[in-house]
Amino acid sequence: MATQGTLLRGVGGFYTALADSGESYVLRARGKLRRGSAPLAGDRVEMTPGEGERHGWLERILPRVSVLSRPPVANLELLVLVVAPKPEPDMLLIDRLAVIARRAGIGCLVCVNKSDMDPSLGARVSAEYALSGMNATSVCAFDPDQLEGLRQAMRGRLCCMAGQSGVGKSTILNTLMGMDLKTGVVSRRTERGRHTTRQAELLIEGDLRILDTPGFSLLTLEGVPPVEVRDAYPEFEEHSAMCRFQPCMHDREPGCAVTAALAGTPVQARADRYRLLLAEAREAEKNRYR
Ligand SMILES: Nc1nc2c(ncn2[C@@H]2O[C@H](COP(=O)(O)OP(=O)(O)O)[C@@H](O)[C@H]2O)c(=O)[nH]1
Ligand SMILES: [Mg+2]
Ligand SMILES: [Zn+2]
Repeated sequence: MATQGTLLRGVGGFYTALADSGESYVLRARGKLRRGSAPLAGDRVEMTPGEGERHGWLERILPRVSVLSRPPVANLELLVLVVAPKPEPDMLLIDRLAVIARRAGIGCLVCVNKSDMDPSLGARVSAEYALSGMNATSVCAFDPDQLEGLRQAMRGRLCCMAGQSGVGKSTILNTLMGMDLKTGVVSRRTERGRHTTRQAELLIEGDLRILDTPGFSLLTLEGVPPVEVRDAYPEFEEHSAMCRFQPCMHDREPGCAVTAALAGTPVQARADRYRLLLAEAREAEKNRYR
């Protein structure tokens, strides 16, 4: 039987794969693979391990459950959207990422970090996202006990952390991974330090699989049809049948039941940002056909 495993990273045509047996191998892709979609971090693969110092071969990419092109990752199941009191929260970025993830079939949760600095932000964000279908959790990255809920949500799923620079993604990652260092995989952190080319890399410790990639802040709504932006908001569903115009984009249409129902509630902030994202998607669509 072919050896199966997960691609951790690819650099300069060489791929590092972790076989399900726990061994890691350096591989090159067979020529036939180069004609298809490029192998991505997170890909489940079949390989022929090399012997001794010789590299092995990446034979086949197994079917993917999700795929993103920017950042280039496969099989992502959960995107952890991190915000903090400092830097000033960019909730528009969080919502944009949530739209893209939802469309790609990737689950999301909001993690409000640095609870030690401002304990009230967590509650505010929870209220805003109450009807979003996303859970919100408040943590302090230095306290492993506070990360336990997050850890439970992440275990067994291929996860990635996204959010502004400085919100504490690396700190959370280190605390989470540190919990598992008992199992002895200590070398990984030093190894990471050497890779200054910041491209996607999959970190695995115990039942945590976390993809470390800086690429998420670059995501745009280019190529996302405006209707799909709208459909990424579960908070609209309950009221949309009552809108005067059908279908309604819940933008500035008169008689929009969604706008009326959400006005003055904690969810209004998310609806307001939705209109900005809708404008972004419409603008991208216009530029596309010019
Ligand atoms: N007070 C406080 N500072 C934190 C917390 N988490 C991270 N930081 C600090 O925030 C800064 C940025 O963290 P980092 O993990 O590098 O953020 P990243 O850019 O998202 O990876 C660092 O100085 C961390 O020590 C936290 O929960 N509380
Ligand atoms: Mg970082
Ligand atoms: Zn409407």
